[in-house]
Amino acid sequence: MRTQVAIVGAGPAGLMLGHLLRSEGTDCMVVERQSPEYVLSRIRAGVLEQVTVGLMERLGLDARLRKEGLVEEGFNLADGERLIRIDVAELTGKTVVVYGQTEIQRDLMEAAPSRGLEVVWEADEVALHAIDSDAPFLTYRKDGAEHRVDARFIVGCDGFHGPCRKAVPATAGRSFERVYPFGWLGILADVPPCHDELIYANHERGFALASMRSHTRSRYYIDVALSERIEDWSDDRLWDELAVRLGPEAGARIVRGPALEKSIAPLRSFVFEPMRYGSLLLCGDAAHIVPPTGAKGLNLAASDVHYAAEALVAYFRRNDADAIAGYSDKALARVWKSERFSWTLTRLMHRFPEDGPFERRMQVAELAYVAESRAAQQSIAENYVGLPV
Ligand code: RFL
Ligand code: PHB
Repeated sequence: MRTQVAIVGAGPAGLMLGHLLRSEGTDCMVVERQSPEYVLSRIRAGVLEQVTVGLMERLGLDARLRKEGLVEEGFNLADGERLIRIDVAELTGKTVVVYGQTEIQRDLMEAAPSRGLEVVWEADEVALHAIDSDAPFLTYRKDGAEHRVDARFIVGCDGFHGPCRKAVPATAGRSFERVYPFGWLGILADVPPCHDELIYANHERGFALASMRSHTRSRYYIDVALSERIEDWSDDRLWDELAVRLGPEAGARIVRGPALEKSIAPLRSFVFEPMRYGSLLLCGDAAHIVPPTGAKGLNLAASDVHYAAEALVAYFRRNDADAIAGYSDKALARVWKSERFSWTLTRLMHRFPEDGPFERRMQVAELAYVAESRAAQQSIAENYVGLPV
């Protein structure tokens, strides 16, 4: 088979890109290793910046998001008993929307057939070939048969563990990485949230986050050592820990319920440069990872896709090779600012095992400064709602 753009991975990055290209009349198709059911069972991001909402709007796929998404005008940083409210709407004139990644994924998947976006699910052994030429191609196995897709470009939207980034020769790329000494243990439950806005808490027992998916579905996280095992965290133990870490007021308002999902995700900061090699472009988690503290991962995938679609459409419409050449620098400029913000907020809100009394005093001073300074709050707010694309 032949297409203009072959996309690897049908997560949010791959499907958003596929829809954008189709809407601009560019031929493309998507190959995905997992089944649709598996992809829809992954519980991940919850907070959408305007760039992500705007992209869904451009695609005409924002109806459910507008109806069911919760518009958030602010969020809170808790330090012990103190709650510092960041009034995002007042400080930036913008808001974020709470709408689960699973729902975005569903909206993108359901619209694919009617928009002529072909997705090959359960494609095994996806491999990239000739990416340093103008005629790259993919091979994969499905139902026991080998398939080949010839394209002008391949876009790697295959997440952190996928094959695309690994196809770039070691001498042509460079990785930057910070692995954190803890992970986030998350619980999803059909109970009303303890607060109408998100709370990120720095408690002496560790980090906690109170988030939500709707007025009746809550999402909470605590940080745990990487040696912790999920089997050792009964629902009761986790609810008890959340009630302590979120502070007396929010803790007292927690409504407990059985876990619909419970898992531990390791935290990592990672950037791969450049985000293009020859005829291969990388988007989303395939090129970079942020710790979830800033709620940036999915939103960065959306901004990458925005830049990649712009470059690919310029190439096919006007034969503009400069647009392709400029993709990596454009995307990385925004990526690194989100890396900085995610790292800073992670540093501020977590107790690192290597920290001593000095580092803790730095956190106390920083949080006191944020509580008192409009400038500090504005800086956090403008990063949280998302920097312009
Ligand atoms: P994905 O979603 O990982 O999708 C990649 C797709 O590629 C497929 N794939 C392959 N396909 C074919 N062949 C292969 N060999 C393949 N290998 C992999 C995979 O099956 C998959 O379908 O990457 P994408 O599209 O770049 O999207 C990135 C986001 O998923 C990610 O950044 C966010 O979930 C991060 N994140 C958050 N981001 C936010 O913006 N706001 C948040 O509030 C937020 N919270 C979170 C998060 C991530 C979390 N976890 C579990 C890591 C909270 C958590 C707990
Ligand atoms: C979530 O609701 O899953 C969520 C919200 C905010 C974050 C990370 C995750 O920073």
